[in-house]
Amino acid sequence: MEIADEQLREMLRLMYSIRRFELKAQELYKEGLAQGEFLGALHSYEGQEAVAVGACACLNRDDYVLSSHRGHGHCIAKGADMKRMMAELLGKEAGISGGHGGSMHMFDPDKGLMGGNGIVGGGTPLALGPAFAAHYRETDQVTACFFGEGAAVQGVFHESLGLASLWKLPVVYLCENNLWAATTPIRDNWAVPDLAARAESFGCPGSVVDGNDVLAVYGIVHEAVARARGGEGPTLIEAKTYRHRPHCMVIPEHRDEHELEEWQARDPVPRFEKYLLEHELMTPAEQEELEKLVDDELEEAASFARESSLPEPDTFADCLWA
Ligand SMILES: Cc1ncc(C[n+]2csc(CCOP(=O)(O)OP(=O)(O)O)c2C)c(N)n1
Repeated sequence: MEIADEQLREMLRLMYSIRRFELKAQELYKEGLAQGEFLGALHSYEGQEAVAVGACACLNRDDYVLSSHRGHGHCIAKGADMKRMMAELLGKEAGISGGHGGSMHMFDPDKGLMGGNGIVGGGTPLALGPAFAAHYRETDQVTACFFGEGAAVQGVFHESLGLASLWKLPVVYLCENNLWAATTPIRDNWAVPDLAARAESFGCPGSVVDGNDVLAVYGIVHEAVARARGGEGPTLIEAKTYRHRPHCMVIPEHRDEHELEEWQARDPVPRFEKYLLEHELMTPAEQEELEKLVDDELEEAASFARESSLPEPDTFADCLWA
Protein backbone atom coordinates (compact mmCIF):
# COMPACT_ATOMS: atom_id res chain seq x y z
CA MET A 1 0.00 0.00 0.00
CA GLU A 2 1.74 3.14 -1.26
CA ILE A 3 0.63 6.65 -0.32
CA ALA A 4 2.27 9.60 -2.06
CA ASP A 5 4.09 12.07 0.24
CA GLU A 6 1.77 14.82 -0.90
CA GLN A 7 -1.28 12.81 0.11
CA LEU A 8 0.23 12.14 3.53
CA ARG A 9 0.65 15.88 4.12
CA GLU A 10 -2.89 16.44 2.88
CA MET A 11 -4.10 13.91 5.46
CA LEU A 12 -2.34 15.87 8.20
CA ARG A 13 -3.89 19.10 6.90
CA LEU A 14 -7.34 17.52 7.17
CA MET A 15 -6.63 16.26 10.70
CA TYR A 16 -5.51 19.75 11.74
CA SER A 17 -8.64 21.17 10.08
CA ILE A 18 -10.97 18.88 12.01
CA ARG A 19 -9.22 19.58 15.32
CA ARG A 20 -9.23 23.36 14.77
CA PHE A 21 -12.81 23.30 13.47
CA GLU A 22 -13.96 21.64 16.69
CA LEU A 23 -12.07 24.10 18.87
CA LYS A 24 -13.55 27.04 16.98
CA ALA A 25 -17.04 25.49 17.09
CA GLN A 26 -16.82 25.26 20.89
CA GLU A 27 -15.71 28.89 21.00
CA LEU A 28 -18.68 30.02 18.88
CA TYR A 29 -21.03 27.91 20.95
CA LYS A 30 -19.86 29.53 24.20
CA GLU A 31 -20.02 32.94 22.54
CA GLY A 32 -23.67 32.19 21.62
CA LEU A 33 -24.47 31.06 25.17
CA ALA A 34 -22.98 34.26 26.55
CA GLN A 35 -25.33 36.20 24.26
CA GLY A 36 -28.31 34.25 25.59
CA GLU A 37 -28.65 31.94 22.57
CA PHE A 38 -28.96 28.17 22.88
CA LEU A 39 -27.50 26.27 19.98
CA GLY A 40 -28.61 22.73 20.91
CA ALA A 41 -26.30 19.76 21.01
CA LEU A 42 -22.77 19.97 19.62
CA HIS A 43 -20.95 16.64 19.37
CA SER A 44 -17.23 17.14 19.09
CA TYR A 45 -15.15 14.84 16.88
CA GLU A 46 -11.95 15.85 18.66
CA GLY A 47 -9.82 12.75 19.27
CA GLN A 48 -11.31 10.70 16.42
CA GLU A 49 -9.71 12.56 13.49
CA ALA A 50 -7.68 9.57 12.27
CA VAL A 51 -10.83 7.56 11.52
CA ALA A 52 -12.54 10.04 9.20
CA VAL A 53 -9.32 11.11 7.50
CA GLY A 54 -7.87 7.60 7.05
CA ALA A 55 -11.17 6.29 5.70
CA CYS A 56 -12.11 9.19 3.40
CA ALA A 57 -8.60 9.19 1.90
CA CYS A 58 -9.62 5.86 0.32
CA LEU A 59 -12.73 7.32 -1.31
CA ASN A 60 -13.30 9.14 -4.58
CA ARG A 61 -15.28 12.35 -4.79
CA ASP A 62 -18.35 10.52 -6.11
CA ASP A 63 -18.24 7.84 -3.42
CA TYR A 64 -20.83 8.33 -0.68
CA VAL A 65 -20.55 8.99 3.02
CA LEU A 66 -23.30 8.50 5.58
CA SER A 67 -22.40 10.33 8.73
CA SER A 68 -23.74 10.31 12.30
CA HIS A 69 -24.62 12.85 15.01
CA ARG A 70 -20.84 13.26 15.58
CA GLY A 71 -20.14 14.08 11.97
CA HIS A 72 -18.12 17.28 11.49
CA GLY A 73 -14.98 15.21 10.93
CA HIS A 74 -16.60 13.10 8.22
CA CYS A 75 -17.74 16.25 6.36
CA ILE A 76 -14.30 17.88 6.45
CA ALA A 77 -12.52 14.67 5.46
CA LYS A 78 -14.92 14.26 2.48
CA GLY A 79 -14.05 17.77 1.31
CA ALA A 80 -16.89 19.95 2.60
CA ASP A 81 -16.31 23.70 2.79
CA MET A 82 -15.53 24.68 6.40
CA LYS A 83 -16.89 28.23 5.95
CA ARG A 84 -20.28 26.85 4.99
CA MET A 85 -20.10 24.22 7.74
CA MET A 86 -19.40 26.88 10.34
CA ALA A 87 -22.29 28.99 9.00
CA GLU A 88 -24.50 25.90 9.29
CA LEU A 89 -23.60 25.54 12.96
CA LEU A 90 -25.00 29.01 13.51
CA GLY A 91 -28.10 28.27 11.41
CA LYS A 92 -27.14 30.81 8.74
CA GLU A 93 -28.45 30.98 5.18
CA ALA A 94 -24.98 30.47 3.71
CA GLY A 95 -24.69 27.22 5.67
CA ILE A 96 -24.02 23.96 3.91
CA SER A 97 -27.68 22.93 4.47
CA GLY A 98 -29.02 26.46 4.05
CA GLY A 99 -29.08 26.94 7.83
CA HIS A 100 -31.90 24.40 8.07
CA GLY A 101 -29.93 21.51 9.52
CA GLY A 102 -27.35 22.62 12.09
CA SER A 103 -24.53 20.53 13.49
CA MET A 104 -26.10 17.09 12.97
CA HIS A 105 -27.52 17.58 9.47
CA MET A 106 -24.79 18.70 7.13
CA PHE A 107 -25.25 17.59 3.52
CA ASP A 108 -23.14 18.11 0.41
CA PRO A 109 -24.36 15.73 -2.31
CA ASP A 110 -21.86 17.14 -4.85
CA LYS A 111 -19.12 15.68 -2.67
CA GLY A 112 -21.04 12.48 -1.93
CA LEU A 113 -21.90 13.64 1.58
CA MET A 114 -25.34 12.20 2.26
CA GLY A 115 -25.75 13.79 5.63
CA GLY A 116 -25.49 13.38 9.35
CA ASN A 117 -28.26 12.02 11.50
CA GLY A 118 -29.71 12.69 14.94
CA ILE A 119 -31.08 9.14 15.16
CA VAL A 120 -28.45 6.85 16.61
CA GLY A 121 -27.95 4.05 14.06
CA GLY A 122 -30.11 5.91 11.51
CA GLY A 123 -27.33 6.00 8.93
CA THR A 124 -26.94 2.21 8.80
CA PRO A 125 -30.12 1.52 6.77
CA LEU A 126 -29.80 4.79 4.81
CA ALA A 127 -26.40 3.62 3.54
CA LEU A 128 -28.18 0.80 1.72
CA GLY A 129 -29.83 3.39 -0.58
CA PRO A 130 -26.78 4.81 -2.38
CA ALA A 131 -25.09 1.42 -2.16
CA PHE A 132 -28.03 -0.28 -3.88
CA ALA A 133 -28.21 2.51 -6.48
CA ALA A 134 -24.52 2.05 -7.35
CA HIS A 135 -24.98 -1.73 -7.53
CA TYR A 136 -28.11 -1.42 -9.70
CA ARG A 137 -26.60 1.15 -12.06
CA GLU A 138 -23.33 -0.81 -12.18
CA THR A 139 -21.20 2.19 -11.26
CA ASP A 140 -18.16 1.49 -9.12
CA GLN A 141 -19.20 3.89 -6.32
CA VAL A 142 -18.70 2.83 -2.73
CA THR A 143 -20.65 3.97 0.33
CA ALA A 144 -18.90 4.45 3.67
CA CYS A 145 -21.16 4.47 6.72
CA PHE A 146 -19.80 5.84 10.01
CA PHE A 147 -21.53 5.06 13.31
CA GLY A 148 -20.69 4.70 17.00
CA GLU A 149 -20.55 1.59 19.15
CA GLY A 150 -23.88 2.67 20.68
CA ALA A 151 -25.47 2.42 17.21
CA ALA A 152 -24.07 -1.10 16.83
CA VAL A 153 -26.57 -2.39 19.41
CA GLN A 154 -29.59 -1.04 17.53
CA GLY A 155 -31.72 -3.65 15.79
CA VAL A 156 -31.60 -1.74 12.51
CA PHE A 157 -27.82 -2.12 12.38
CA HIS A 158 -28.21 -5.91 12.28
CA GLU A 159 -30.93 -5.74 9.63
CA SER A 160 -28.80 -3.44 7.50
CA LEU A 161 -25.66 -5.56 7.69
CA GLY A 162 -27.66 -8.69 6.88
CA LEU A 163 -29.19 -7.12 3.77
CA ALA A 164 -25.95 -5.51 2.59
CA SER A 165 -24.23 -8.85 2.84
CA LEU A 166 -27.04 -10.84 1.23
CA TRP A 167 -27.14 -8.49 -1.76
CA LYS A 168 -23.36 -7.95 -1.81
CA LEU A 169 -23.77 -4.20 -1.70
CA PRO A 170 -20.68 -1.97 -1.95
CA VAL A 171 -20.68 -0.61 1.60
CA VAL A 172 -17.99 -0.18 4.21
CA TYR A 173 -19.55 -0.13 7.68
CA LEU A 174 -17.19 1.71 9.98
CA CYS A 175 -17.88 1.62 13.70
CA GLU A 176 -16.07 4.31 15.69
CA ASN A 177 -15.84 2.67 19.09
CA ASN A 178 -14.98 5.59 21.38
CA LEU A 179 -15.90 3.48 24.45
CA TRP A 180 -18.84 5.65 25.53
CA ALA A 181 -22.37 6.01 24.17
CA ALA A 182 -23.32 9.29 25.87
CA THR A 183 -23.08 8.11 29.52
CA THR A 184 -23.09 4.34 28.84
CA PRO A 185 -19.66 2.65 28.95
CA ILE A 186 -18.87 -0.09 26.47
CA ARG A 187 -18.86 -2.73 29.24
CA ASP A 188 -22.61 -2.07 29.73
CA ASN A 189 -23.29 -2.12 26.01
CA TRP A 190 -21.51 -5.02 24.32
CA ALA A 191 -21.23 -8.68 25.34
CA VAL A 192 -18.36 -9.17 22.85
CA PRO A 193 -14.89 -7.58 23.10
CA ASP A 194 -14.78 -6.77 19.39
CA LEU A 195 -17.56 -5.96 16.94
CA ALA A 196 -15.71 -7.89 14.23
CA ALA A 197 -16.86 -11.10 15.92
CA ARG A 198 -20.39 -10.30 14.75
CA ALA A 199 -19.36 -9.97 11.09
CA GLU A 200 -19.29 -13.75 10.65
CA SER A 201 -22.98 -13.96 11.50
CA PHE A 202 -23.75 -11.54 8.67
CA GLY A 203 -21.49 -13.41 6.25
CA CYS A 204 -19.02 -10.61 5.65
CA PRO A 205 -15.45 -9.99 6.79
CA GLY A 206 -14.83 -7.98 9.95
CA SER A 207 -11.71 -6.40 11.37
CA VAL A 208 -10.49 -4.26 14.23
CA VAL A 209 -8.11 -1.37 13.78
CA ASP A 210 -6.34 1.18 15.97
CA GLY A 211 -8.57 4.17 15.25
CA ASN A 212 -5.94 6.61 16.45
CA ASP A 213 -3.50 5.52 13.75
CA VAL A 214 -4.48 7.21 10.49
CA LEU A 215 -2.28 4.96 8.36
CA ALA A 216 -3.67 1.79 9.93
CA VAL A 217 -7.21 3.05 9.24
CA TYR A 218 -6.23 3.88 5.66
CA GLY A 219 -4.78 0.38 5.15
CA ILE A 220 -7.82 -1.51 6.40
CA VAL A 221 -10.39 0.71 4.68
CA HIS A 222 -8.40 0.56 1.44
CA GLU A 223 -8.86 -3.22 1.39
CA ALA A 224 -12.56 -2.94 2.24
CA VAL A 225 -13.12 -0.37 -0.52
CA ALA A 226 -11.36 -2.63 -3.03
CA ARG A 227 -13.63 -5.54 -2.01
CA ALA A 228 -16.70 -3.34 -2.37
CA ARG A 229 -15.67 -2.02 -5.80
CA GLY A 230 -14.87 -5.56 -6.88
CA GLY A 231 -18.46 -6.67 -6.21
CA GLU A 232 -17.55 -8.70 -3.11
CA GLY A 233 -19.92 -6.85 -0.78
CA PRO A 234 -19.66 -5.12 2.58
CA THR A 235 -16.99 -5.15 5.26
CA LEU A 236 -17.47 -4.36 8.93
CA ILE A 237 -14.61 -2.45 10.54
CA GLU A 238 -14.30 -1.43 14.16
CA ALA A 239 -11.92 1.46 14.84
CA LYS A 240 -10.99 1.71 18.53
CA THR A 241 -10.69 5.37 19.48
CA TYR A 242 -11.76 7.93 22.07
CA ARG A 243 -13.53 11.28 22.12
CA HIS A 244 -11.66 13.97 24.00
CA ARG A 245 -14.67 16.12 24.83
CA PRO A 246 -17.81 15.44 26.84
CA HIS A 247 -20.69 13.91 24.87
CA CYS A 248 -22.43 17.00 23.53
CA MET A 249 -22.00 20.16 25.65
CA VAL A 250 -25.36 19.71 27.40
CA ILE A 251 -24.95 16.38 29.26
CA PRO A 252 -22.64 16.31 32.32
CA GLU A 253 -19.37 14.37 31.89
CA HIS A 254 -19.24 10.93 33.54
CA ARG A 255 -15.84 9.68 32.49
CA ASP A 256 -12.83 9.07 34.65
CA GLU A 257 -10.21 11.75 34.03
CA HIS A 258 -7.39 9.17 34.10
CA GLU A 259 -9.03 7.37 31.19
CA LEU A 260 -9.12 10.64 29.28
CA GLU A 261 -5.45 11.40 30.08
CA GLU A 262 -4.45 7.91 28.96
CA TRP A 263 -6.15 8.40 25.60
CA GLN A 264 -4.92 11.96 25.18
CA ALA A 265 -1.40 10.52 25.36
CA ARG A 266 -2.35 8.55 22.22
CA ASP A 267 -3.73 11.63 20.47
CA PRO A 268 -3.89 10.82 16.72
CA VAL A 269 -2.94 14.32 15.56
CA PRO A 270 0.51 14.80 17.21
CA ARG A 271 1.13 11.10 16.56
CA PHE A 272 0.83 11.53 12.79
CA GLU A 273 2.62 14.89 12.86
CA LYS A 274 5.58 13.16 14.62
CA TYR A 275 5.52 10.34 12.06
CA LEU A 276 5.81 12.77 9.14
CA LEU A 277 8.60 14.76 10.80
CA GLU A 278 10.59 11.67 11.84
CA HIS A 279 10.32 10.16 8.36
CA GLU A 280 11.37 13.50 6.84
CA LEU A 281 8.14 13.69 4.86
CA MET A 282 7.67 17.24 6.12
CA THR A 283 10.11 19.81 7.51
CA PRO A 284 9.43 21.65 10.81
CA ALA A 285 8.98 24.85 8.76
CA GLU A 286 6.38 23.17 6.53
CA GLN A 287 4.56 21.89 9.60
CA GLU A 288 4.37 25.38 11.10
CA GLU A 289 3.20 26.81 7.81
CA LEU A 290 0.47 24.17 7.56
CA GLU A 291 -0.79 24.88 11.07
CA LYS A 292 -0.90 28.59 10.35
CA LEU A 293 -2.75 28.04 7.09
CA VAL A 294 -5.42 26.00 8.87
CA ASP A 295 -5.67 28.50 11.76
CA ASP A 296 -6.19 31.35 9.30
CA GLU A 297 -8.78 29.36 7.40
CA LEU A 298 -10.74 28.73 10.61
CA GLU A 299 -10.61 32.39 11.64
CA GLU A 300 -12.00 33.25 8.23
CA ALA A 301 -14.70 30.57 8.56
CA ALA A 302 -15.78 31.90 11.97
CA SER A 303 -16.01 35.49 10.67
CA PHE A 304 -17.97 34.28 7.64
CA ALA A 305 -20.41 32.43 9.91
CA ARG A 306 -20.86 35.35 12.30
CA GLU A 307 -21.45 37.82 9.48
CA SER A 308 -23.86 35.68 7.43
CA SER A 309 -27.56 36.33 7.74
CA LEU A 310 -30.26 34.02 9.02
CA PRO A 311 -32.50 32.32 6.42
CA GLU A 312 -35.93 33.75 5.75
CA PRO A 313 -38.52 31.64 7.62
CA ASP A 314 -40.49 30.95 4.42
CA THR A 315 -37.50 29.10 2.89
CA PHE A 316 -37.75 26.31 5.44
CA ALA A 317 -40.13 24.25 3.33
CA ASP A 318 -37.85 24.47 0.27
CA CYS A 319 -36.00 21.43 -0.90
CA LEU A 320 -32.41 22.58 -1.24
CA TRP A 321 -31.36 20.17 -3.99
CA ALA A 322 -34.47 19.73 -6.09
C1 LIG B 1 -32.42 6.11 18.42
C2 LIG B 1 -31.79 7.05 19.42
N1 LIG B 1 -31.64 6.66 20.70
C3 LIG B 1 -31.05 7.49 21.58
C4 LIG B 1 -30.60 8.73 21.20
C5 LIG B 1 -29.91 9.65 22.21
N2 LIG B 1 -28.45 9.61 21.98
C6 LIG B 1 -27.86 10.58 21.24
S1 LIG B 1 -26.22 10.27 21.02
C7 LIG B 1 -26.30 8.86 21.94
C8 LIG B 1 -25.07 8.02 22.15
C9 LIG B 1 -24.61 7.39 20.90
O1 LIG B 1 -23.44 6.67 21.12
P1 LIG B 1 -22.58 6.13 19.94
O2 LIG B 1 -23.44 5.54 18.87
O3 LIG B 1 -21.54 5.23 20.53
O4 LIG B 1 -21.89 7.42 19.32
P2 LIG B 1 -20.92 8.47 20.03
O5 LIG B 1 -21.81 9.52 20.63
O6 LIG B 1 -20.12 7.74 21.04
O7 LIG B 1 -20.11 9.02 18.92
C10 LIG B 1 -27.59 8.63 22.40
C11 LIG B 1 -27.99 7.46 23.21
C12 LIG B 1 -30.79 9.10 19.85
N3 LIG B 1 -30.36 10.29 19.39
N4 LIG B 1 -31.34 8.25 18.98
